[in-house]
Amino acid sequence: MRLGIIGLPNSGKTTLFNALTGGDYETSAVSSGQFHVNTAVVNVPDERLDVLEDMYDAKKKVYATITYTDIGGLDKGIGEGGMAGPLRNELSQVDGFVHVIRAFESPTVPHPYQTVDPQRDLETLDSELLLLDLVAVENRLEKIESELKLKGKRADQNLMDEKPLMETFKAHLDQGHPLRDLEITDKQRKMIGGFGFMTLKPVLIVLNLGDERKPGDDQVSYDYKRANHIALQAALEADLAQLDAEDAEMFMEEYGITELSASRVVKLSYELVSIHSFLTAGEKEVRAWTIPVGATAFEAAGAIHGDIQKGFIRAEVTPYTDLVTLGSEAAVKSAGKMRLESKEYVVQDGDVMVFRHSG
Ligand SMILES: Nc1nc2c(ncn2[C@@H]2O[C@H](COP(=O)(O)OP(=O)(O)OP(=O)(O)O)[C@@H](O)[C@H]2O)c(=O)[nH]1
Ligand SMILES: [Mg+2]
Repeated sequence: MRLGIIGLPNSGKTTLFNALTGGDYETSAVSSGQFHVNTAVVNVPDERLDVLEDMYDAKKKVYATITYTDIGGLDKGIGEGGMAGPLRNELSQVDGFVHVIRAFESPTVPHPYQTVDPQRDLETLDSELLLLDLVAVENRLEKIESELKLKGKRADQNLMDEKPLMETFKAHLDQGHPLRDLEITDKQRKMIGGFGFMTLKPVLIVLNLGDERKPGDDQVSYDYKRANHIALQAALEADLAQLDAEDAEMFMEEYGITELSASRVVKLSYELVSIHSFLTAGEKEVRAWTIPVGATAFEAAGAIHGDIQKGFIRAEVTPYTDLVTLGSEAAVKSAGKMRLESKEYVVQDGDVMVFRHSG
């Protein structure tokens, strides 16, 4: 899964990217406004793996990962003026957005619209994305109409099936609502899979607060489905990401911070795109594996290896909490808490799994 970090110029996208990835990419007070991307893979923090590592005395610990791409170059007017191909490509290919909104004041960092106004900025970029979708939908409808005119009853059935959906989309966008707010069936989702509609993607809004947090400055209203928000200090988080683990721990202790906001963002990103983890544990390694929410044991087996899936017999399943409460696999077995599940079992977050398979 890959999330695109977007936002107006100088909102702190690259700063947040550094905070999330521990990277050291250059940030600057003068935005180039140019299209550019930075990409990095990030471990999804998972305290459960640390516990399992100790329990199994494991040699290796493998986290689930998520990829972030810092996408520079968005600004007011892109929806109307069209957008360069590479930027559009990048935006349409990500699975979701992290939308950075500037809430920090700084005399040295010019704001593209002079004043700091998070709600305005959120709506500004959001309406640009909406406009892009509207143009795409209108173009599609035009194509459908002309096909219908040209071929009448012999028109391509798939295209005809798409028509009512595109009309619904258009009406919805015309009212200023993002597409993610609509209920869309799996079949419809497949139909429009190739379009990469911007407002269909889930979004995590990150308010980039200044050094001094004032009550209320972490508020924006954005009442749509598949959207979430968090407020943090990107510059501070980026500095902390540069410290080694020990120094970071000391700092957090001193200031009474239990969890870095950057690590919250990674966890929220994971939830945002509807994925979760099952775990495997042994002496060789403890590991978190990513699967879509709702995936079955059979699909989970496939996430590990095609052969395990092909030879699937049963899955041994122990919820992580049972394993930790009882203290060992043996204790779980004798307490009768280990379940044997078939292919159709819907895997839950934190299931510790062993796959019995042939071959
Ligand atoms: N005071 C303060 N400055 C910040 C904060 N976050 C970012 N900055 C500064 O704001 C400037 C822009 O930050 P970037 O991370 O480069 O912003 P960006 O969104 O990537 O900008 P472009 O890629 O040019 O669109 C830099 O000088 C940062 O150091 C913050 O929380 N507080
Ligand atoms: Mg940048």
